[in-house]
Amino acid sequence: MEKILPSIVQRDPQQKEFHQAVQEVILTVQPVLDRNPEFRKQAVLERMTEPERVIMFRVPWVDDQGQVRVNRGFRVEMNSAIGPYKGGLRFHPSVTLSIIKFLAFEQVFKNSLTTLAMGGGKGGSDFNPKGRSDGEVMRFCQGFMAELFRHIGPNTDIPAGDIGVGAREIGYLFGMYKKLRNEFTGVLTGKSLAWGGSLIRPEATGYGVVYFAARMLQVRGQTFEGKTCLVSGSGNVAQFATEKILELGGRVVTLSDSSGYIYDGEGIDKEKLEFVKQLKNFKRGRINEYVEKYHGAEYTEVDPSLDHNPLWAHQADCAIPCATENEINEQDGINLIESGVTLVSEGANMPSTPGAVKVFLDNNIMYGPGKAANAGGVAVSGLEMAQNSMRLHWPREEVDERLQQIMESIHQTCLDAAAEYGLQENYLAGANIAGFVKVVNAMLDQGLV
Ligand code: NDP
Ligand code: 2IT
Repeated sequence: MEKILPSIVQRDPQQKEFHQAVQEVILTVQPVLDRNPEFRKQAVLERMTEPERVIMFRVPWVDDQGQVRVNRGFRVEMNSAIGPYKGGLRFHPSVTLSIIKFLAFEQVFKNSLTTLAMGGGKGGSDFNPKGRSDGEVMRFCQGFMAELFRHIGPNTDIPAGDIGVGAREIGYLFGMYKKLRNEFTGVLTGKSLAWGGSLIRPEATGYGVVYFAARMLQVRGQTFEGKTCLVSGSGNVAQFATEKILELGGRVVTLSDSSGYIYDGEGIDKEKLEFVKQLKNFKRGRINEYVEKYHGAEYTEVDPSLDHNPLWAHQADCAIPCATENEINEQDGINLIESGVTLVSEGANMPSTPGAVKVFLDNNIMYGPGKAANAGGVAVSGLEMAQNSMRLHWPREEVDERLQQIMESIHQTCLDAAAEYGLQENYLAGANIAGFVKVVNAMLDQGLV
């Protein structure tokens, strides 16, 4: 192990999620460093683990009662070796600098894999949109953009959505940017269709994670037809992953939110999924309301003091985590294997702990790490940027076709990079190695900047 991790830990001892993301990469790129002594001499790991820029700021806003509130805003501009900083914004009370740094770090590798020219960044706030009125969300977004606008731009840094940031928030953020700059430009992605958005962007992460999984299945001569899937989350990524699984003939039996999960043994069909979309996207309700409508399903509240999440203990063939980081721990990993799961494709960022990942690799299951499997979202963000630059719109079929090609290419790139180092079908090693090599070469070309 390089000496670099202890020094990162010593510098920022409280940034546990960031350490976790870095450690995984350091471990998997050792053979690349051994083969390329220049990389160590040029201290590429030391440079890649230090953000190019960190912006932290105060966001004051006024709630509906007239009370002044203060939140903290972040934008971590991690690496711009292969393109402008690109990555989402997360609004969630759990957001810290560590969370944003881990997400920005992962984004660098993910964006590198997409085949498009995008560097990596991530931002957000500890603002909690849950239970807030549209007016409160608007005022918060305006306050957030009142500082962020001076750091971003269509050729500098292009934010998008993530947890807690969807079409509504992107609209308010864009409106404020436009007002402050007096400029109508593609500075954000995930915009609404009528003002610069791309078809398929809302679907892209969820569809992409299933396209990636379908490729992994294909390598082993299988398809989604008749497969039972455990999906977690019930937001953007979970909804469209479910939609695509159904289209490909699979069955989805679970969905969740941060309070608990539903199990529907009859399967969540198209009509039930439509109910979930309405519930989550417009009524902003909770997933337990599903069982009030569909009596065949059961709701289980998740007890955070338990050593496992019972969602991952149901009999199934595939698991598609689409909620948040570290939602599958080692015990959950063991439970998944014992329940018959042979494929894990990560819609969320870093949803599996290192212990869980070890279980997957030791059991030789098909394991698609988030930075490869969920890259479809940012890939279509890249396509949105391309359409904005050309001032035209591609039809749905064209964007979907390009998304499928990109996911296929990422899948193949991971396989090839892993095979080059004798690690057949290890998508984790493949993703880290391929993402790393491209960025490092660009950094070396550009000198010490
Ligand atoms: P949404 O806000 O649309 O949905 C998030 C879902 O995850 C909700 O069901 C939410 O439940 C649940 N969730 C959030 N935090 C927690 C938590 N701490 N514990 C348990 N459940 C939680 O976000 P997205 O669907 O966009 O994002 C989901 C994951 O996918 C994240 O890891 C994100 O980083 C990743 N991702 C998103 C992309 C995108 O394009 N949107 C692209 C690539 C990755 P609740 O309603 O209770 O909060
Ligand atoms: O984690 C991610 O890749 C995202 N939240 C999407 C980023 C983007 O710029 O579309």
